Amino acid sequence: MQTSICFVDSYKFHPSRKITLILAPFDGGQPKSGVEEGPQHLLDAGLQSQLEELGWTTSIDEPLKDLDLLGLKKDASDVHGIVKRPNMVSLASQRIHDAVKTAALKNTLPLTIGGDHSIAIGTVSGFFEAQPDACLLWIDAHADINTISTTESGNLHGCPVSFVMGLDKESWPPHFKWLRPNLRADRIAYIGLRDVDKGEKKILKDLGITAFSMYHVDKYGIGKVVEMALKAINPENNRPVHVSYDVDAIDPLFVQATGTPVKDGLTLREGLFIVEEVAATGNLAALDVVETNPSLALNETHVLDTVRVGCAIARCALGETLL
Ligand SMILES: [Mn+2]
Repeated sequence: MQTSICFVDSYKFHPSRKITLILAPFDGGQPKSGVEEGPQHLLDAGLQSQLEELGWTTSIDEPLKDLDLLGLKKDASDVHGIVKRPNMVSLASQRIHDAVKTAALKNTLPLTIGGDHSIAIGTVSGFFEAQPDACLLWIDAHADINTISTTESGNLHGCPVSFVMGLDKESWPPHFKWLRPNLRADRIAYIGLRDVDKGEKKILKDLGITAFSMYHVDKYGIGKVVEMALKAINPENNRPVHVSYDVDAIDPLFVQATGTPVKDGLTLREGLFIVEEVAATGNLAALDVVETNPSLALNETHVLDTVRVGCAIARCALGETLL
């Protein structure tokens, strides 16, 4: 046997195997501090060298470096109706948008490490500007598709999908004028859902969005679910795939240190299988790993477990295989 079968050796859109690691230490899309420490914890756990061992060249971009995030967070006037911190989220996601777009245009694979999921306003819009033909796999316990009119919490990490799709645009806070929605309903599929708000259920139904909840994982098994999800958004198997991976998709048994854990989730193997399978298609072209919050762990073991899962998602997406 050849050693080359130990990892996926074909990335159609990235034959030269270059990654731009985009650090997004951002917590403005939700109320719990600590999620901004996620990127540093994944780096400390050796993420960069793990990716290089898989044959990738990596460079780091820190698009939020020049933003005064602490200052922005303290600004009590940063509200728009019920929506919390629209200015802070807009400023950060615009910078992340630019970083992801730039990375993709220079033929490197943008791997964005969050941070809360509001940063996907930037990652998805930026990637789809560079690759208008792309499709999106959203791995999450939540649909994150609340609009300004349907959100009950006003936390923007529950809304990124509605922004990149341009839903309810007339109600948007004015800060988001820079954002040009570019995600179509037939280019997104969900896996892992189990905590979907009433308004979100209606949106998913009305727009005919492909969504696999834990019910479907139980019914069909994860293999069939991934197959059906990819078939729906990438029927010819020729589109670049962006995976936006919220670690809360995986059961809190394995991922304790995250902001909005929901029980009865994916097993760790199911969670890793999803990205192994996308990697096997050769179409992976962008990845987000978000919502690791080391501060929410009850003990150091929980921190290590969650950070390890974050690194494992990235490795499995980027070519690590069991054999
Ligand atoms: Mn999410």
